[in-house]
Amino acid sequence: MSSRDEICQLKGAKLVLSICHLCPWQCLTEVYVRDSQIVYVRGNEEGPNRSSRCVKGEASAYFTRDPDRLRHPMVRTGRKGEGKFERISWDEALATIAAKLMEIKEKYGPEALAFMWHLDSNVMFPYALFAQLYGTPNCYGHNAACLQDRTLAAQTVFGHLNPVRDYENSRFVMLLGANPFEANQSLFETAGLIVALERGAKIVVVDPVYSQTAMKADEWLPIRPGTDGALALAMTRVILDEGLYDAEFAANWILGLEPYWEHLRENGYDPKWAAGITEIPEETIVRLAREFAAVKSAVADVGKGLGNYLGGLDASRVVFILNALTGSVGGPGNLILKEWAPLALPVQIPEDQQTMAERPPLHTAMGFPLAPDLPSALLPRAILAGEPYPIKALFFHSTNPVMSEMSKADFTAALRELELSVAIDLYMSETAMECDLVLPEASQYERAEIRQGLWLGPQIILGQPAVPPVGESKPLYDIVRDLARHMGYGAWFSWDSWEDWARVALADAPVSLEELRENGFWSGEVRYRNYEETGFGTLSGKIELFSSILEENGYNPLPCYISRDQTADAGPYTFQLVNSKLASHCNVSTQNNPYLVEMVSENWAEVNPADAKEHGLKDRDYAVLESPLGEVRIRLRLTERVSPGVVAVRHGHGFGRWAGGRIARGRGAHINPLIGVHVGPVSGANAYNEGRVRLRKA
Ligand SMILES: Nc1nc2c(c(=O)[nH]1)N[C@H]1C(S)=C(S)[C@@H](COP(=O)(O)OP(=O)(O)OC[C@H]3O[C@@H](n4cnc5c(=O)[nH]c(N)nc54)[C@H](O)[C@@H]3O)O[C@H]1N2
Ligand SMILES: Nc1nc2c(c(=O)[nH]1)N[C@H]1C(S)=C(S)[C@@H](COP(=O)(O)OP(=O)(O)OC[C@H]3O[C@@H](n4cnc5c(=O)[nH]c(N)nc54)[C@H](O)[C@@H]3O)O[C@H]1N2
Ligand code: SF4
Ligand SMILES: [Mo]
Repeated sequence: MSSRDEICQLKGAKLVLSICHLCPWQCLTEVYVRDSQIVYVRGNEEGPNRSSRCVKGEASAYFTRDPDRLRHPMVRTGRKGEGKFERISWDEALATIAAKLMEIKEKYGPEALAFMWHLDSNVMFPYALFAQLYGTPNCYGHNAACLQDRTLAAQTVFGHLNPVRDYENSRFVMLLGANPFEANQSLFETAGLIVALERGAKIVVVDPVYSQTAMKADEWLPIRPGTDGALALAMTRVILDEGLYDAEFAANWILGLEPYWEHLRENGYDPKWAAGITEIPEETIVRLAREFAAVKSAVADVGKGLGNYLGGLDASRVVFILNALTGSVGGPGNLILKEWAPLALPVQIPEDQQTMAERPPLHTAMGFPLAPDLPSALLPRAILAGEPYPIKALFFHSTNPVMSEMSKADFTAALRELELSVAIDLYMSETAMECDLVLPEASQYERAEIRQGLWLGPQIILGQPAVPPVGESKPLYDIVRDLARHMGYGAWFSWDSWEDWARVALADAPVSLEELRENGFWSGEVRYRNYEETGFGTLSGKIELFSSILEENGYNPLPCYISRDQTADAGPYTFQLVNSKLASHCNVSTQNNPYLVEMVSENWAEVNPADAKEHGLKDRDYAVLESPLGEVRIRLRLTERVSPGVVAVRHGHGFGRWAGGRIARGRGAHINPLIGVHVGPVSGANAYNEGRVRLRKA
């Protein structure tokens, strides 16, 4: 008997193959259901993450029975932001939204609507309705708040937005500002890293904080915050000066090696210079560069620890260049230029029936033509100023920018200026509290999804509804279908059940819906070094050390180090406020989950004991973190894990009045209002770690 059958027998349950979507990494999941209740979940044992689960995934079933979930559409009855809502029918809610949208289009043009989402493939449905039929070019994700510097760096260097890491086959892994044993991304990567460790791969972690990944590494390099670009530039200098790069690969596949090398020499980017900036000894930098170049399958990658600074784009580019110099990009153990599966749009609007926007998309109009996604931190000011053009209606799906963005004040002020604001969420989030209408969505195990898988090769993954939706909540595709009917576009959204659109999405796929239901996923071949057939996706078809697309758009084509001294005029705010993720929570989504709260109930500030002593602070004291923008009260943990001069806080807690979440409300500290709006000048990425604070006793 298979272990799946055993679980079914033991639990008296039936198995539904689905995906966990509690964080963006969408792990394949076995959901065991008895009497319309989920009784057990685990990783799909046939899938790439081999039954493994993170703790959030373990607790994920709670979302299907949380009594604090939104159950009905709600309409605002009080003043904007006052938080007074009452129940309304779906029909009334959608009719109100449709009428308002048509009025806004008439008055200001379709571009006055922007749709923002976080992590859902079902955004293809609002895309068809809002972008293709209504005609706004402004359908955006939340990438600027997330990994936008990595995305744009990969795009400019490799011509690929999301190279995936083949840790399992690597013998040398260098992680800069990434913490996969806590901020786990696709679990197959974490599992791969464990296999690499077991096989004796060397792991080097660069992080100002002794993270759980650093704890398992062979070497931890506590770097001065925001200076990784200098380290990476110096490492490439050693590899070039000592002739340790792969000359044949460079001759065939690299554009701009000579100008890049010359640029390093001209600017004095060398290990001695970098040691003075990073506080990593010169000998260590030289040794690491030599070790890295000596291992064919060595891989270096970045996380938010780089992107959270204003210089994050160039720093990330140089880390990718490091990989390029060894000639191992696209090969086993390195960064894989992932290929995508042939998934079609589930709703197909012929081109001649689409409405073409007259104005450019916001990111271009705002002066960030290369930003892969909207520079969302600047959106509120654009709304308030009416520049570059009026934005009058916002939809939020699975995103809570009032909590997640750097400026709560900006977002609330902007939301109050709008003519229409709609939040589609599981809870009455902080952003929902500011909106005119709030629509309840069915959660991950209550809806269907067909997505691209995120592991090495092309994959298609299926999320099947395992239990009925809570209350009157609906999947996004049905919300959009019903709204489209009110807007006069109903003919395009004509399915009765999700299987109808699923078959359209799978029309060109090498797998049928029936097969997907049986296995949960389809996985194609991983083609190492696929660039040999297709070239790289850059303008030149090569890896670009000298970026043509940056040059074409008037930016510096060569990566530079942005001095911290220019970016941080801190005055009395001498501590660098460093953000990171908690292993047992995901962003601002999980703080109402009692299992996860049992493990970690609030966030805290980590401070070096020497700094604490100077300020008369003791372990577990409450302290006040103060910036020029405000202050918060937070519990302290004194630890040598953080360098002096750094205050490290995990993101996600500190809800003042999170209406839907009785457990979440009031726990921990929300530090975002202290940070200020800092946005990468080319990528538009949020630089969450540019905040400076001072500390005092509470
Ligand atoms: N458990 C859990 N997993 C998650 C998430 C979650 O909330 N919880 N969120 C998911 C999301 S949306 C994302 S984008 C990813 C993010 O994944 P990561 O980027 O890996 O996560 P972070 O914790 O933001 O940052 C990584 C590390 O950067 C370090 N750091 C800070 N400043 C610097 C610096 O100047 N230089 C260097 N080298 N390091 C620095 C931090 O101390 C931290 O350890 O995680 C995903 N996975
Ligand atoms: N200070 C600081 N701020 C940060 C970060 C940091 O490290 N430090 N990290 C940043 C990063 S990497 C990211 S990705 C962003 C994330 O920020 P957001 O884009 O706001 O995303 P989340 O925090 O994951 O969740 C937001 C909302 O989605 C809702 N939700 C969850 N599941 C569903 C669903 O199935 N359907 C619907 N409709 N709603 C759902 C939740 O209730 C919540 O209100 O935050 C960023 N903000
Ligand atoms: S990493 Fe964890 S929370 Fe994220 S999708 Fe996978 S199991 Fe779910
Ligand atoms: Mo993220």
